[in-house]
Parts: sequence; structure tokens; C-alpha cells
Amino acid sequence: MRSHFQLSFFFNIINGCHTTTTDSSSDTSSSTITERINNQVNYGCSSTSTLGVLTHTNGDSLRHPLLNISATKHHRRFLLRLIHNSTIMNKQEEELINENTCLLDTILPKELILRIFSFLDYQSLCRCAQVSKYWNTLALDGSNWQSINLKNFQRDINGNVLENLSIRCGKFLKRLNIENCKFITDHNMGIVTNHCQNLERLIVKHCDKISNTTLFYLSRHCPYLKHINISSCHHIDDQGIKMICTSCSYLESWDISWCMHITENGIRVVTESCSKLTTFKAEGCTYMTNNAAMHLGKNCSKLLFLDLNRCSSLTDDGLIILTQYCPLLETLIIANCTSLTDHTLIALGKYCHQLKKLDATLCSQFSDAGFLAMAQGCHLLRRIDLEDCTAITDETIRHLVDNCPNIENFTLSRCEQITDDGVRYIGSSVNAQENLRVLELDNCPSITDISINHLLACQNLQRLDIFDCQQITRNAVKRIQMRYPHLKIHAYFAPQTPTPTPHQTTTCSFCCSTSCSACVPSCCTIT
Ligand SMILES: *[C@@H]1O[C@H](CO)[C@@H](O)[C@H](O)[C@H]1NC(C)=O
Ligand SMILES: *[C@@H]1O[C@H](CO)[C@@H](O)[C@H](O)[C@H]1NC(C)=O
Ligand SMILES: *[C@@H]1O[C@H](CO)[C@@H](O)[C@H](O)[C@H]1NC(C)=O
Ligand SMILES: *[C@@H]1O[C@H](CO)[C@@H](O)[C@H](O)[C@H]1NC(C)=O
Ligand SMILES: *[C@@H]1O[C@H](CO)[C@@H](O)[C@H](O)[C@H]1NC(C)=O
Ligand SMILES: *[C@@H]1O[C@H](CO)[C@@H](O)[C@H](O)[C@H]1NC(C)=O
Ligand SMILES: *[C@@H]1O[C@H](CO)[C@@H](O)[C@H](O)[C@H]1NC(C)=O
Ligand SMILES: CC(=O)N[C@H]1CO[C@H](CO)[C@@H](O)[C@@H]1O
Repeated sequence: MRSHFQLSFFFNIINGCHTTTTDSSSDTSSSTITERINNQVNYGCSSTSTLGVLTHTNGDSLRHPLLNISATKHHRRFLLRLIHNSTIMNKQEEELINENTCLLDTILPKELILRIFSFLDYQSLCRCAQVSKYWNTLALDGSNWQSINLKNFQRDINGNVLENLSIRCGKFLKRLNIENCKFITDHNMGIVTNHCQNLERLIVKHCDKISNTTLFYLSRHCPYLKHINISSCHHIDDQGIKMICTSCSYLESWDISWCMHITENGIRVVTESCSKLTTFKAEGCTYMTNNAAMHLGKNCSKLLFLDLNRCSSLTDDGLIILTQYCPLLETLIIANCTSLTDHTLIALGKYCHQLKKLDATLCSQFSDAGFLAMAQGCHLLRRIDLEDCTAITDETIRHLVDNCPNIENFTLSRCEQITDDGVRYIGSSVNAQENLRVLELDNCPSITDISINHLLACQNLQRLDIFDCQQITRNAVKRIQMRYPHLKIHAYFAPQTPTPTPHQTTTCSFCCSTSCSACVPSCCTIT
């Protein structure tokens, strides 16, 4: 009900913005307003954008100078609300606004109200826009609309809404997320890019109608683009990649996951053009070959985040070169890259000393020896996911716990060779006792209540997954829960299946009274 209300509200504002705001400031005058703010009052803002738009820090707004200007208690509370709790206003607060708008309008100059509005998300802005004509103008000032996320409205956003919104935001818009907005076409994006030439971050994941042409428009109009996310856009291919790469020189983050038409060649173009690349996501890309991985490594040595989930063509050869050239790598996801072996882990230990997160789910060829080599080089690991690494034993746990003191989240689901000894290494490590937050041990059939006892030492554990560990009893779970009431435990106890014993007593009724073997089966019940 509420969200429906807000949604229609949102559309009214977007659709009606030209008619309701007869005195609405044009793009040029709104930019002079913000320029004036910039020149006259700089409230400890960390940076000023190229546009002259104020960008605010998350600094302590409790000590915001605005609170000094409007000294009354009433105003203080109201402003604090606006600054801190922007999403939803209740009835009382709305009344408070109504009571106080006039007062505020006279106390605060336009620039300061604009400044307050810059803290609000767009739903709240739309609410403020309904308060009065004056507030409407200010709330819809383009400077307040630097970031728009339409993901939650995906089913309702059609091309016109987006076009109108982009006209409203103009050059102020920097971040646009239209994930899953399936009605949006290349034509709409042409209008958007034309009006919003300062776009820095664009997510068009799953926008099925978007093709090469949108990338062409971006290349023509949006030179400041830094992050582009075209995940699951099936109509984009190497042609589009080439266009955008030749003109957007600030690109540092790419997501081409599940783009089935982007080939090794397209990836090579990305890597050769974007030397600033720090984030690259290519989930499920069959064309992410060893060659592509080598290009990526050799050309993008600043890479911090790399997601190669399910890139099934990759082998050690690609990963070894890649790791060699990317010493800054902090996050590596190689889940379901099933051809990789210990050589990849050895290379990681040798070259990637900054590694903090590793997801090696389903890398079933990784073994204890590989993890020893990796752990000896990657001391900063905080999150490690080894689900379905079926070849590892307790030794891997020992190497990791001994060498990586910061491990917070540790996943060992379905590592069937893990025993209580492995869990003992965790429980007896001073670092793990202090740092471990999440431990997933589900489907490890050999661990028993002894493991739970070892874990009693991990005082900061927040979640423990032990479902489908058949040898763990309710009592052990109760014990650790008593010690740590806030610990989330995911345990599941299968209902006791009666194990058929050779000496079961069989009673037969009706048809036969004595010898069971002689009974007609349908009239026998086992007790
Ligand atoms: C977009 O704006 C135009 C011009 O103001 C208006 O006529 C139209 O109804 C709007 N469309 C939508 C869907 O918002
Ligand atoms: C607000 O006023 C108080 C007292 O007048 C002063 O100490 C403080 O520095 C002011 N805060 C800001 C952010 O200007
Ligand atoms: C934010 O506002 C809502 C609704 O008025 C209220 O329930 C919530 O407690 C507020 N949160 C904070 C942190 O003030
Ligand atoms: C991408 O653009 C090229 C050239 O403009 C075209 O040949 C190709 O068919 C387009 N691909 C898709 C999937 O639309
Ligand atoms: C692309 O967008 C999706 C959906 O918002 C997000 O899950 C993913 O992390 C994004 N990719 C990058 C590289 O940020
Ligand atoms: C792993 O990849 C294979 C194909 O490459 C796929 O069939 C399977 O579903 C994937 N597993 C997971 C858990 O993603
Ligand atoms: C560990 O998991 C918790 C809870 O899911 C999460 O908040 C935290 O960011 C994770 N830590 C790392 C290093 O991924
Ligand atoms: C600019 C740059 O470093 N280009 C290199 C990209 O990678 C290839 C090999 O894969 C090199 O030949 C280029 O010199």
C-alpha cells in the first residue's frame, strides 16, 4: 500500500514536473544556484565536482552548521530528521513540515534548503516536492538528482518516464541504475545520454532491448563514464565494446557477465583500452579464455576485483600469467573454474600478497599442498570460500589458520574430508577465536559434537552453519547457543528414520493370527 502510494507519487512528480513547477528554474539557473552555493558557503564539503555541484561527505552532520542557524529545538529535530532519516516521514513529521515550512522558508535562504534537500533520496524529495510550490521547485532542482536507482520500479518504468527524468536531471545525473527495466530501448538511452553527459556510473543489467547502439550513444555523449555494467545484455557484442572503449578513457569498472556475444576479441579491446581497470566481472563468459586472461593481466595491472565465476575455458596457464601481472588483486572469484589446479594457488601465493577474498567453490582439484603455498603468501585473507573443494583435508584448515590471522568468513561446506581435528585448529587459534565471524560447515559428515566444543572458544562468531552434519546432536547445539545467545545457528535434524532391525515384531490382524510369513502382506503392520 505504502510503496504503491510512493510510486504513483513518484510518477506524478516526474510526469508533471513541467506543469506543476511553472516557476521552475531552468537548467542554467539551477546550475548558477549551486555555483553560488559553492562560492559562498562551503560547509566542509570534501570535493567539488567538475560541474560545480556540491558533493557531500558523510561527515558528522550533527555538527552541521545548519543546525546552528536554526537554533530552536523544533527546527533542530526537524533538520536532524531530514539529514539522518531521509527515507520515510511519518504523519507527525509531515505535519511538522507543514507547520514549519513557512518559517523555514523565511529563516533559511534558498541555497540552504537546496543543501538540505541534497541529503534526501528521491522518494523523500518527491514528498517534499508536494509541500509547496516553492519547495517543489527546490526539490526538483537538478542538483538533487545526481543518483537514480530505478531497480525497484523496474516493472513500471517505461521509456517516457526515463526520458522525462533524464531531462529533469540533465548534466547533474552521475549514477543511473535501470537494472531489469525491460522496456528501455536504445532510443530512450539516446535521449538519456544526450541530456546526461556527465554520467559516471551506468547499470543496464538485464535490459533486454539494449544493444550496441546504446554503447554507441555513450561513446558519443558520455566521456566521463567510469563504471559500466552490461551484465546479461544479450544484444551487445564486440562492436559495441569497441565503440565505447575508443572514447571513454576513464572506464575503470566493467561487468560483462553472461554477455554471450562478447568474444575473446571484445575482452582484448577492453583490456587494451582501459588501463585504469580496477574491477572486472565476467561471470559465465565462455570466451574468457587463457588468452583473454593474459591480456587482462598484462594490460591491467591495477586490477583489484576480478570475478571469473564459471569461466569454464580457463586453465592454470591463464591464471598464472594473470596473477603475475596483477599484484594488487584483493578479490578473486574462480568458483566453478573446474580445470584449475594447485598451480593456480601456488601462483596466488607467489604474486598476489594483497588477496583478501578468495572464492574457490567447486575447484575440486585444489589440494592441501596448493593451499599451503597460497596461505604462505596471502596473509591478508579475510574471506575464503572452499565449498565443494572435495580434495582438501584438515591440513588445509591448519595452513590457513596458521598463516592468515584475519580470516573472518570461512566456508567449508561439503568438504567431506574435514574432521573434528580440522575444527580443532580453528578453535585453538588465538586469531580465529578473536576474528572468526561466519563459519559454514554444513554437509561435512565426519564432524561431531567434539567440533562444537572446539568452537566454544570463538567468542565473536555470528553465524554457524552445521545443517546436514549427521553426527552433531541437539544437545551440542543447545550448549553453544546457551553460551552465545546471539549466534545464528543453521542446524537441521532429519526426522529419525526407523532403522529396520532384523528382529522386528510384526503383528498381523484379521487374515492371519500367528505366523507372519504366511500372512498376506497387506494386512500386516510393523510396529
Ligand atoms: C513526459 O513529459 C512530457 C512533456 O512534459 C509529457 O507530455 C508526458 O506525459 C511525460 N510522459 C511520461 C510518461 O512521463
Ligand atoms: C555551532 O555553534 C557552536 C557554538 O556557537 C560552535 O562551537 C560550533 O563550532 C558551531 N558549529 C559549526 C559546525 O559551525
Ligand atoms: C526513521 O523514521 C522511521 C519512521 O518515521 C522511524 O520508525 C525510525 O525509527 C527512524 N529511524 C531513525 C534512525 O531515526
Ligand atoms: C552490433 O553491431 C554490429 C555493427 O553495428 C552489428 O553487425 C551486430 O549485429 C550488432 N549486434 C547485435 C547483437 O545487435
Ligand atoms: C552489476 O550490477 C549488478 C546488479 O546491480 C551487481 O550485482 C553487480 O555487482 C554489478 N557489477 C559490478 C562489477 O559492480
Ligand atoms: C558449474 O558449471 C557447470 C557448467 O559449467 C554448471 O552446469 C553448474 O550448474 C555450475 N555449478 C554451479 C554451482 O554454478
Ligand atoms: C563476513 O560475513 C558477514 C556476514 O555475512 C559480512 O557482514 C562481512 O562483510 C563478511 N566479511 C568479509 C570479509 O567478507
Ligand atoms: C598497453 C599495453 O600494456 N598493452 C599490452 C597488452 O597486452 C599485450 C599482450 O597480451 C601486449 O602485447 C601489449 O603491449
